[in-house]
Amino acid sequence: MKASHRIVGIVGAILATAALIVFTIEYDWMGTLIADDMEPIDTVYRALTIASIPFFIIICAILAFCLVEFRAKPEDDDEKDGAPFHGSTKIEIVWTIIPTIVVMALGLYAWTVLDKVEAAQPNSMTIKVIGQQFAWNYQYPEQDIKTGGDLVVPVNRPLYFEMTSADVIHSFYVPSARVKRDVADGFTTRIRFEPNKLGSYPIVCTELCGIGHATMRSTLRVVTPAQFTAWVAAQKSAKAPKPTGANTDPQTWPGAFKNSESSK
Ligand SMILES: [Cu+2]
Repeated sequence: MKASHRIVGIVGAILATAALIVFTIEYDWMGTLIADDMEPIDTVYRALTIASIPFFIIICAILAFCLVEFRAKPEDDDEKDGAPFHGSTKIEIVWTIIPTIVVMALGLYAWTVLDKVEAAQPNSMTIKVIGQQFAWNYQYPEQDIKTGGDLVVPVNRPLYFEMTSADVIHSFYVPSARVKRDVADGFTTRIRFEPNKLGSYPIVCTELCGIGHATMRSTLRVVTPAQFTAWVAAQKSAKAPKPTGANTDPQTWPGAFKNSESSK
């Protein structure tokens, strides 16, 4: 390979790395962050992105180099095999040790952030989430409400979700709060966050759960405490949206909300 080609290749790889890092960090993948204490999760995403893009570019560059440099030439014999060689212990040690250190460091960093973000908060409001083909239903034990409508919550109050499924596996994802967790029949899974910004935000199922999966959406509405009190009163009236589906009372399902902290 000519020296000039090598320089062009190296400069191209550096520019591609920089461009990809800027694009992936600047692009708004998950929407406005509504929970201030979730900011460290965005920092984890940025760190993972910055750490992984150079590896991606290095692997693509090596692949492209090999395809060009070692391609079969027109004068080559079709039946010819490549030159026989044995692996390189030095390279194998390097490509085992470096990724091991990088993955362990990132894993440890992400674990400490998650541990802090998921810590139990005093005065949190419990909401039970029930996923079923193809809707989300919510129960508010404190307010004695069951609804198949929007997930309405007061601003600046820590929320504690206990989640389960009435049928297949679903996944409860609130992009703006940076939380996503599977829900499964017979299990209780949990998430916590505290919304700090008023507004409406999408909730999506992110586990392919059947023919209506794409329609399994809901809306998180973060409202003022006064609006929340008014909403609670309205829910107790007969006109409020009722839970949908065949059996929307998880207390009657065998196994649902077992090991539930709030039912202890
Ligand atoms: Cu689903």
